[in-house]
Amino acid sequence: MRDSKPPRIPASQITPESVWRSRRSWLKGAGAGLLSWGGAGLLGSGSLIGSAARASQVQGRLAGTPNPAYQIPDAPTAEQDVIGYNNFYEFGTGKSDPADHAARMQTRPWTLTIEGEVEKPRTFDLDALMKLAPMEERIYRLRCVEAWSMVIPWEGYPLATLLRQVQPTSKAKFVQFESAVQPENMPGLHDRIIDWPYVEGLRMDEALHPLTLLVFGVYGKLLPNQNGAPLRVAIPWKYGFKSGKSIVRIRLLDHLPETSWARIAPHEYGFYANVNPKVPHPRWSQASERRIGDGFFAPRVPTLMFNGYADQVASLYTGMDLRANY
Ligand SMILES: Nc1nc2c(c(=O)[nH]1)N[C@H]1C(S)=C(S)[C@@H](COP(=O)(O)O)O[C@H]1N2
Ligand SMILES: [Mo]
Repeated sequence: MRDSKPPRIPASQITPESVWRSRRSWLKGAGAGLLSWGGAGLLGSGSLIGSAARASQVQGRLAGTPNPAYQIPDAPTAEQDVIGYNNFYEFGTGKSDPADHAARMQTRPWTLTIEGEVEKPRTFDLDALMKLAPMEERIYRLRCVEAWSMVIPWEGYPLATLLRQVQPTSKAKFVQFESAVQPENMPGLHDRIIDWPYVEGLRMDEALHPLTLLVFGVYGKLLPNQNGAPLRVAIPWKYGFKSGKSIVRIRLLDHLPETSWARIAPHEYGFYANVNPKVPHPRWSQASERRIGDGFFAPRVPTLMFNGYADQVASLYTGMDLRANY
């Protein structure tokens, strides 16, 4: 997003060659992909990736029931890349800063407050939230606005399930997500690029859409801190920056909320931020993407309208000028 720092070597390029090779052959062997893809257990506990994964945090298991409606043919990105190549500016702007520094974040006790245009404002503690609905495993594409992408098995349940608990009023038109601020534990807060806390938001119908997931885990384990522990959202048809991490507050509003990246560079990052290969970022094309883990010489992948979720979400934007509302 920012262009003032020298490029870092992506995690995918420093993967030991043997691991990289066996991963490729495994992927080829997987053939039809989703048919032989057995869910988090297969990769999470397998020798293929486990030995190379970061050992800085031992994460508890969180098994979600694979939801067959959200399996995709794309091969999942290696766990070590999902948890080692991140954007989480509270811990620094480099891709390995979150994995290097986020272990310091305190994730227990944790509460989430929901307030604003709701009949029943409430503060939930984490254990109550985790029991609210059965955990599902869904495999979603994640497309960063920086034109790289991953395929990630998340554990969670629809955000709509939580929002219904607090009974939105008829005035609730938008939702704002506020991320945690822990000055002692977040070295990136010294960088004033973002006016902390990190805030993001959705229109109410987007927030209630069944694809919008409240996420507690990844790869069959509780979220590692660098991925937004203990809870974050995943909105797979939008650029990754919409998916706020380590959320402490949700506000339901009658007006369009402030959002961090739109505040920093409104000409570059809009409120909607729907993945759209036809609308370039002012400084780069969005027509294709680099799939993390594919290797430096692999061809780029064409970017899909709404990140491949057009069947499910295009109707939310009927009649809207997607060039003006980027
Ligand atoms: N609080 C907070 N949430 C955030 C960010 C951030 O810097 N701070 N970065 C966003 C961006 S740009 C992306 S691409 C995704 C990355 O999620 P991942 O690291 O789990 O892949 O998190 C999003 N959520
Ligand atoms: Mo991103």
